[in-house]
Amino acid sequence: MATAPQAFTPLPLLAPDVAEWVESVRQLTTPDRVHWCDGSAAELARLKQQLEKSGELKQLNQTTFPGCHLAYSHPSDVARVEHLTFICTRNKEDAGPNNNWMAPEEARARMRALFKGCMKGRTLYVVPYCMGPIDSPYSRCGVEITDSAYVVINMSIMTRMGHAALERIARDGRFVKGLHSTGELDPDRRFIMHFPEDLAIESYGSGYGGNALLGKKCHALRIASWQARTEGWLAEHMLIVGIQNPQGETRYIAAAFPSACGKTNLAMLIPPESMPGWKIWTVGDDIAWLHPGPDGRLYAINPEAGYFGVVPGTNRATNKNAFDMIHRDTLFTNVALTADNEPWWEGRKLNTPVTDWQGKPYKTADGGVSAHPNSRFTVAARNNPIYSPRSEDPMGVPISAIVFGGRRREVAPLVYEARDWQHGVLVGASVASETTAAATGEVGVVRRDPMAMKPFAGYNFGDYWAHWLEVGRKLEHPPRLFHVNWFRRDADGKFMWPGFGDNLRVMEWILKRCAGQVGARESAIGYLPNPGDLNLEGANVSESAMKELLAVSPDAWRNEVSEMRAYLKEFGDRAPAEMSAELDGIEKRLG
Ligand code: SAT
Ligand code: MN
Repeated sequence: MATAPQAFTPLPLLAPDVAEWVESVRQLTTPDRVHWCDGSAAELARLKQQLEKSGELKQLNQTTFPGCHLAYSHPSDVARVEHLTFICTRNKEDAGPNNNWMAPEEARARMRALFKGCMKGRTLYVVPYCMGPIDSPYSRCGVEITDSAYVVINMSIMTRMGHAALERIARDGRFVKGLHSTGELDPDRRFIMHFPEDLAIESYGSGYGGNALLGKKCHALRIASWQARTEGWLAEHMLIVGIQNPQGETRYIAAAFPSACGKTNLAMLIPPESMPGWKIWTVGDDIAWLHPGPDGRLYAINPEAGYFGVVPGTNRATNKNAFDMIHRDTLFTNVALTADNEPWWEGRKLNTPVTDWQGKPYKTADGGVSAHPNSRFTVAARNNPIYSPRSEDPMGVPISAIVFGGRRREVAPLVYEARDWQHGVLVGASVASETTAAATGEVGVVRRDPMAMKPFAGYNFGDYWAHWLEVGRKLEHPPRLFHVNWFRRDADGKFMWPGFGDNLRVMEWILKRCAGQVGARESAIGYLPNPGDLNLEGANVSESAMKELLAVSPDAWRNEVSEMRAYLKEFGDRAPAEMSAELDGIEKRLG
């Protein structure tokens, strides 16, 4: 067992409940060693050295990428596996048609069989972590038991991990139990099980991202969304960004987009040169925990301490902040390598790859991609040059607007505002998006992804929307709700909106709406910018493209409404009546 730093109580003694659980898992999984992680820099350095020795981590060019490493995952283990992810509630209806369900006893029995003896010859790592600032009343803790040192390193970047978390667990007297083993990495022996009623997660057979870093999607979204419902708050798949205008005022926006649809880019946006004086502050890039505050506003904390971001496409032009940030102390997974031992990915713009994401020789002439489309960087948030100091505020930041969005080549305009909170809940519930490489399965098919939570809501969406309505009723000063779409295409398939830094133009309009500084054009689906109100100075968008980007096609929207009605039907009585009433309203206004 690792020894804790001298001045502290030995870790297992600090939290007897954790020690008891660890002991029962030890008996089941029979590891050779048990290591309690203290989260120290020395521990992290030792783990990295160990993985370098075993060949699981490769040190990258330390002159150009100091502190950076590369890991390759098993080729069959490169993304979340939604078809193997289950919500195991006693009552099937509580998981809802939006989730795969398995009875808890059945799931426990299956997992027991898989975990039995699975850590023989391996080390069992005990990873205590805190989601959110250690001293925030809104933070929640967990312990992940894992046999993967790669997972430990990721968790040490992505969460507040180690001694301080364990101390908080001892104070809180409760924690989420996450048990993980990479098993044999066999896709046929792979399951990600959630037991929200017991605050427990069991994951077997994958070492990748959201399947294995249990603090992230499993805890901070699936389990937390369940907890949030019983406690009156919201756990959402949202970035949180501070936007400072040239007058020096900063307002905060939370935005929900599906995986690999640009959350990190928006959270780290670089204002275009034609918008001098604007400044962006990142609070979070993936998950927001939202609480009604004492002043009637909604407050957000980012439960994470790092970013697990998509690498391909990152360069100086698309996101210089991210590009600079990942040049030091970054763990890359499944990118390609150059002859100079630098990481390489499609869209890096500099240099060329010689080996691909599996370490095999790569020839540019062969055409295929060299980095996996879901290759990732893991990096500490404090590496971010525009990390908001308010990220550490235990009370969070007040949210002025919530923005929903999807990847849609047609139908959804560039931006519109919901009429009120209730209508906004329908707008969020109607989010649809083309699938991406972040999950296994076909890429590019449009599917409903309410609030970008389809893969992450830990309970029935019908109850979830009802809870959203309930939270709105409690807020004296609710944020305004919006919908955006950066991904509209023209007849030739080309993107019509430049995206990236230019998205700030849309954010500016949104903030002006929140401050009551600008009017809007009422349409059947909500409020749209009046011509001339979007700041397009210096933007490369034609007037005709703009017209189309802000058009509402009655036929397309009638179709959208009827699809949404059919979707709501899947949830039967659990879908709140308010949602159908909102659809009636849109239909009536469409005429
Ligand atoms: O693999 S993760 O779930 O962590 C990343 C994502 O899909 O957003
Ligand atoms: Mn995500």
